Amino acid sequence: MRVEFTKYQGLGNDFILIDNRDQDQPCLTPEQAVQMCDRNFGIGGDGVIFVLPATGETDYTMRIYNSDGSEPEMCGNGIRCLARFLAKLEGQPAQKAITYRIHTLAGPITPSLQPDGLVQVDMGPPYLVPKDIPTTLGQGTDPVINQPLEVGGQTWSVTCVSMGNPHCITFVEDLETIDFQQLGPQFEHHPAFPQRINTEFIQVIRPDYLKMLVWERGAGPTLACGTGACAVLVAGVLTGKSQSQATIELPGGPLRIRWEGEQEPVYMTGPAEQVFSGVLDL
Ligand code: ZDP
Repeated sequence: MRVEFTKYQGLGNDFILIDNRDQDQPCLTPEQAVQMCDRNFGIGGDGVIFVLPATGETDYTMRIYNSDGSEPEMCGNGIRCLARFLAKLEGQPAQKAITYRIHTLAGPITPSLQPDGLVQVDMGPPYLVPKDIPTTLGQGTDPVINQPLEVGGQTWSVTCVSMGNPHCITFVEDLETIDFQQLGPQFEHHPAFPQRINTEFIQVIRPDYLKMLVWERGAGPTLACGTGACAVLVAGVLTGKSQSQATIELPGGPLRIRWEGEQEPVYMTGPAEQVFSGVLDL
């Protein structure tokens, strides 16, 4: 089988994009995606993203496999890449402002290409009810804010937010002191998170500037995580540590995030770039 693909990256979070507009199901199996994502035996990527035909009132559908073959509901950096990929597939002129409505497993998400080349995404509102995240932490329908969680022999104060996919956010004094490689997998597989979890450690530099390290569910340490940066800003507002608009600095670069609270959507603005395209014989 010949598979045409295009590689994109958003702040170094890299994806293999596949034009799957002629079929309702992804043309690859999760196992094939794992092989493609392998950085030594494949193309290399943090995930494989498929552009499928519209569902309901949307323009297109996005599906994604993580590099371990699991399927997340949403992908923030990935949907910026997908918007750029769509503009290319449709032959749209560069710098044209275009908004797409994309169906995802986390509901409709709306990326807009800006004339400056960045992509702004209406990520929808966050989910804060513990059973929707899902987590066993907290009580009833109250959001999980600054709750104690035992990991690696230490008690952490964690805040949980879903952007369609689950995130656990921990604010720390100094990111340098965090044994990330050890702690990441222990958070990811902690029994408090039945669907596993994406884990973010945050150092507040200023209320409008936060530094973030992320251990992604199904992908491990990545250079950036868009849904993660959105979840972090929401957690920052809920805990009083950040303003409603802030820059989140990730290892791969900065994202601008804004959330006005309650039922309001989270807005994320950042880059997405094509790296190369090719054909794979499977
Ligand atoms: O929820 C998960 O399993 C994540 N690994 C999905 C990918 C998230 C991503 N890094 C993002 O930018 O939101 C693509």
